[in-house]
Amino acid sequence: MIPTTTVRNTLQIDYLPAELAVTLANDPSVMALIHFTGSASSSQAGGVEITVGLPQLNTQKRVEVWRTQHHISWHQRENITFCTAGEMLFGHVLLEEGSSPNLEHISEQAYRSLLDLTAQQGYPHLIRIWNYFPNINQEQDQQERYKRFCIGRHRACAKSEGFEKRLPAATAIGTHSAGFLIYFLASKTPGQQIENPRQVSAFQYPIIYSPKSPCFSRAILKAWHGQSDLYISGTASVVGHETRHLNDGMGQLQESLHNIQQLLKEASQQTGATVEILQKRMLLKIYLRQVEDLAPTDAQINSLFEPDTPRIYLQADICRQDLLLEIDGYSSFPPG
Ligand code: 3EB
Repeated sequence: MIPTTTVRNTLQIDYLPAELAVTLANDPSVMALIHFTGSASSSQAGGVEITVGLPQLNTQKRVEVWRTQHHISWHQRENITFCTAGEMLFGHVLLEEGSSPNLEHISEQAYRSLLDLTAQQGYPHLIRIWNYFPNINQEQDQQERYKRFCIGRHRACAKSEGFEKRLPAATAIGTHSAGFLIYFLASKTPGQQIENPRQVSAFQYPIIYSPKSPCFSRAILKAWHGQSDLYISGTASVVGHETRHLNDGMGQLQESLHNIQQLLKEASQQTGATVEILQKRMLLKIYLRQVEDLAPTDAQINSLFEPDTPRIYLQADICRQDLLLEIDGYSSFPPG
């Protein structure tokens, strides 16, 4: 039932039918089992299972499963639950915001503790990180919460010199349920930063988007033993630093896919793999602000990617008010 024979040595990420979740939760090869369900009143986490409070729009519900053939050892340090397996450390932090939240402070603390932890454990290179919290577009003390998050994250990341060259690929998305949730992959050895020539690097954005720039790379390429992985950040309809195609979901989709295509080209130039190979092995996570964009988005993705490309659709708030959608990508391919 569960395709265990296909589990890669280092890391195998799949979007599997949600019915398998109970079995997977007890499978010793599973490092992370991520549920996406808007029925959760708050995001949840503990041990191998993480629940992100975002409604899943797929008709056949899926769970995201991270598996490895390495031995997994589990740990808890203060707020961080994590496991190590070979060259990888996977961890998550879930914080309550309380009645008078200070998101700047919460973000800074969360990032400081995960940066400290990964360094102490000997996995100092952040590869990929997901950030989920509610009311991302709402103002809190005259500042949008996404910007407050960026300020706190920047305070923690900018502590080390040359940090712009060591930023992970990232996603920052608004949920409709309580809890500030981060999960991440770190490694003993560095990945390779990929930026998009069509876009200003996020860490160099002008201050209109945030008083302190968003600390992430457009993509990270990582060579593990026996496989190479491309982790593509949440990618939206941004050209230069500006949002394109205002109020036009399908226009934004085209532009986002163009940006992903460009990242695949950049990554392809750094590896032996062709754009076609990278694209053929993609997993996509698609965040839609408007449910009505689901059918046309899915049709468009079917026409550009392999029809069996695994994908999860989530209803979510995107970090800029004017962005209607955003797409995460992951591709794993044989090393060159
Ligand atoms: C953009 O291109 C869209 O702040 O971590 C995408 C991915 C975006 C990650 C983040 C923000 C973040 O600027 C927004």
